[in-house]
Amino acid sequence: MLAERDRKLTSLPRPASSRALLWGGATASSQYEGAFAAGGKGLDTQDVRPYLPRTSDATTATRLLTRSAVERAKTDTRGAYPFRTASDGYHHLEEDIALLQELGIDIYRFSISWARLFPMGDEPEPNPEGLAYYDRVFSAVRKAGTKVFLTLTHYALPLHLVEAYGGWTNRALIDLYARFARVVFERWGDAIDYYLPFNEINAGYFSPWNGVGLIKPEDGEYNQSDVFQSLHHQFVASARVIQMQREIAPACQSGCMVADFCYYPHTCSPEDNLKTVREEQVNQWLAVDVLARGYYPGYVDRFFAEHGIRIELGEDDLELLARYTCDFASISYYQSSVCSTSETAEHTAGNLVCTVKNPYLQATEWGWQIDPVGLRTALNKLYDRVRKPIFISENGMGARDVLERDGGGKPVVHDPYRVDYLARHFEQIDEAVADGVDVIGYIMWGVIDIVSAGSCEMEKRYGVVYVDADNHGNGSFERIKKDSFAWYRDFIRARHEGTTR
Ligand code: BGP
Repeated sequence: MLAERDRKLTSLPRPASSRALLWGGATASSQYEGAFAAGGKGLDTQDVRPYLPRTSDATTATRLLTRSAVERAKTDTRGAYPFRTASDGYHHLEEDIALLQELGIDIYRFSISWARLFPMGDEPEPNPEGLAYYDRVFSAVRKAGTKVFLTLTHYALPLHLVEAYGGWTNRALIDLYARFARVVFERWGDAIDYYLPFNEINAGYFSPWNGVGLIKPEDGEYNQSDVFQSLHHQFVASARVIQMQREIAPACQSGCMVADFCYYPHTCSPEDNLKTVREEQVNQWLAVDVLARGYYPGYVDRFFAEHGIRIELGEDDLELLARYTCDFASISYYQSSVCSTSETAEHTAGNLVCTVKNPYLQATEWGWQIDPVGLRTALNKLYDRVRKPIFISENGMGARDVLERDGGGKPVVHDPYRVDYLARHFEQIDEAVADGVDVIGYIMWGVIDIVSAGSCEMEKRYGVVYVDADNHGNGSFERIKKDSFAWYRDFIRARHEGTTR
């Protein structure tokens, strides 16, 4: 017989963690569509990023562009610009949606190319060819019976808004973005189930070119006030879009999204732990606190003061942020990270930021430390913080998959490492749900091979569908189902049938 106190505990309202999770897959316009100049599309920040063979600073050079790099790209006819062809999704639309339908996903995450709808970003009216293309996309996804998780904009700002306005440092972008979002919700709002105003909005801090459209100064360092002013404008734009969406398409669920780094302290020293708390606050929680809780937390004041950062607030900004917080929170999760006060700790790469090596973990070829338990930890910590439903909007394993021929000459891709990665992460999602975390669903990043955002490589593959293209845009762009396709398809089917695996 439960004691009175225990009985009370068990009668507490439980989050909807018993909901059936949605299982999905994701692409992003600039990393998937290609056709960078077709259908009236304008140049965007991703079209001018070159592929550079991986050396220590190659990723930086192709992730943070200087003005000279942009100018060079605009006239360069010899270099490789992977985002210009990407997976050629623009010309494989119906074929790819049919593959996703065969895969059996519940929900498809994709983004809209701002420069396809507004080639310069500031036209009064949208580009009719861009509207027609996304009419086809929404129609094909709806016909497949797949839900839509839309990323309004995913690292692809019209280049004109960088060159003529200075990117997101310019407050005018809030209205231009609202104009773009209004077209989306008025035309396709009833077809959108979940959406994000911005992909990984904290990326603007680590990758100002991708995140907030800031040109890297030739002398090397970004002005941090420009970076956080830009982020503030995106926070306000996010709240403005949620306000508008609730008037135009009230059934849509609005979200915020951060890259989740899942920080561990390098040692149990108080200093390593304090550094971990403070890095996590600014690198990860700041955007969550503003967008999901509706206010700038106290730690920002000290961080801004210590770094000489000053931002201008509009008269109604804080009230808008407080009133229009998102319905759910979401994360990209690839690996966990280690925080250390040691100056000599060995580092490795990760999504957006480098991190101290963790001796307990294996890493991918790109150095990202594989940590399924970290996903459970990340979900618990985020849910404890926001107490809102959580979407895992990106997760997956980037690998150099090899296209082979089987005995009968049929193209095959054996990717047991990806099956292992997925299976172990799915186990931890179940653990997080059992912990009481209200998880809405899981979306596999790059479900069809796409160009990597960090290093501009087609050959860093995430998909369960292989795309025959290389880092230079060469290839047949034929789609080939990898071994992991059948595994994920059967996993989803078993979940739908309620037979856990
Ligand atoms: C996230 C982006 C995705 C995707 C992912 C994997 O930051 O939201 O677009 O690119 O990282 O990173 P990468 O492509 O560098 O392997």
